[in-house]
Amino acid sequence: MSNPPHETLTLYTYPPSSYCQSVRMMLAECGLEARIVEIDPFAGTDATPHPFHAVPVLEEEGLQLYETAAILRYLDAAHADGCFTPGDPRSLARMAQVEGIADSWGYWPLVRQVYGERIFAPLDGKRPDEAIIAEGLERARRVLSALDDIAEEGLVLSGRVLTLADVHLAPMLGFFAATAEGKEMLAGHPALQGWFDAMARRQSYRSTSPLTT
Ligand SMILES: N[C@@H](CCC(=O)N[C@@H](CS)C(=O)NCC(=O)O)C(=O)O
Repeated sequence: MSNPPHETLTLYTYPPSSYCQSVRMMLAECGLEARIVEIDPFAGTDATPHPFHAVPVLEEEGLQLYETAAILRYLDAAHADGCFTPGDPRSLARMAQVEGIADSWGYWPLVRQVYGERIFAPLDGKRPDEAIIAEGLERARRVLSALDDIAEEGLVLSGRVLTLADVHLAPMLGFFAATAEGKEMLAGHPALQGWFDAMARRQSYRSTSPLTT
């Protein structure tokens, strides 16, 4: 896309955050740049304007937005002519469904339980809690199975036509697949694996991923 850089955008972000990667990936897909304000939402300060002390938060000309799904919709509608939102009702509903699955069922086990304990905790000088990882993997299995069915159907998560569902979900799956257990579980879901491989090849994903593996 050929939009000029938008210096009107400000993004409050925490680099090791899958949700923040989703927004940064969307900015990259739209060819947009934002002023970046890095904050640690776990530091216990009030540095973020988010009422629940989280990130991401996007600001543009008096508009302040939080909730990743809302931010992605805004960027798409305001800066990309809605080209990441499918026109047909079935694909549109599937897109919303994937975003709901990611938020309600995916983020906690994939990112906070499995990635958080297996990779983030040791980086923070802590021992991984194997019970939390086991519980996360158990819950993740259902999530991956549901998403694999959706990828196989192909209305969204096709790996060909990018929608907001792809941008919302890809970073979460990337964090999960950065663990050995997550990588193995993803490999057992061929349609989802194929979709994720296509996402991981995109410049917008690679240039925004905080993962070193
Ligand atoms: N529902 C929010 C979730 C955002 C979220 O969980 N952000 C994490 C970082 S990935 C956070 O800031 N957590 C702070 C906390 O849990 O205290 C969204 O869609 O943006």
